Amino acid sequence: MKRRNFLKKASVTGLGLVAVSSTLFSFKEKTEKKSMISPSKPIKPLVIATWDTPLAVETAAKVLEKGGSALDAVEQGCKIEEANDNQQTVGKGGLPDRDGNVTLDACIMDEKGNYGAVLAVKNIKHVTSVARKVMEETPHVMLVGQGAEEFAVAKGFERENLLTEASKKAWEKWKETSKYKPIINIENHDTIGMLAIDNNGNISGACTTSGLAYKMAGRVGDSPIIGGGLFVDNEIGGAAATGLGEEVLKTVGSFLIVELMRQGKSPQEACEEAISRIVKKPNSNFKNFQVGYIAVNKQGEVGAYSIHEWFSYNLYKEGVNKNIKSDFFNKG
Ligand code: SD4
Repeated sequence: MKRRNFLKKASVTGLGLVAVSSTLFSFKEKTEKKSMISPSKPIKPLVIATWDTPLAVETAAKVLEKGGSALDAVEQGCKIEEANDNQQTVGKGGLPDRDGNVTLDACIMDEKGNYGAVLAVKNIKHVTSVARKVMEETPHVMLVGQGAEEFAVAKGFERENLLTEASKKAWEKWKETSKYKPIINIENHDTIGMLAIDNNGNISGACTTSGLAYKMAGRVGDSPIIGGGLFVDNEIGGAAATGLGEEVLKTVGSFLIVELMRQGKSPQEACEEAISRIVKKPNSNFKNFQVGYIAVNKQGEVGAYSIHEWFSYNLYKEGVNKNIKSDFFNKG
């Protein structure tokens, strides 16, 4: 609306003026509230990632320290874990589904609110990069299964066998009983969700996983789903999840955390609230599964919280990359 028309409309009735002044008032209120939670200079660059992932975080930090974008940083960081075949929860070497197929899920979000994801992909290890190609080079946001694999190959990704000897052995052992049971913390290393803030203050995130070990064929968890395993809003911050994806999805965990931060909660308070939505459900059997969250806000304040002990995250800020144990809900 042109300014002249706007003024004309607003002055037709007293009501118009009341509406205008209350909008101005609430805007002022909001900005004051924001500055109360962020008095200091924003911390940047910064990287935070789920679990004990020092090399992935260092790789992302190097991209940022050279002036690279948060988007490049999270992609390069996640690739480290995807290529690590000793790591049985992400990329090559991931534990297979109950039929022995390794299927990978990943997503990525940039500072403009763009999103791309691939779900249940076989034979391609760098699924975060494929998700980025979906985001940047297709009119879609998600590709699944065979279509995602063929898209990746068309974009120059190589097909390879993702099932390592170690993961095959573990699957064969599992088949002796074939009991499906979510494992609480896998060797302190699991799905990687990563958030970064670059020197321009822009935030991006990515999340990559082989999903739950011995899942049903076709099962997809939270990790590649926007608002579940990952959410980024460049005005507010970002969040990422690990653990039992079904529970994260039912509470839209990462989106919830970002929205709670928008309402003025710190990243820590927001992560705690998101965990409490899961554990306080009627008949929640949270004693039997793990969920962990990480979050960062625009000022570079971070938070993390999980249901059970032993969730940790790596944080790079002010030149230091550290693994930090998360606080948790179930203290006995
Ligand atoms: C999933 N959230 O597929 C992933 C798996 C995971 O710790 O993070 N495990 O549900």
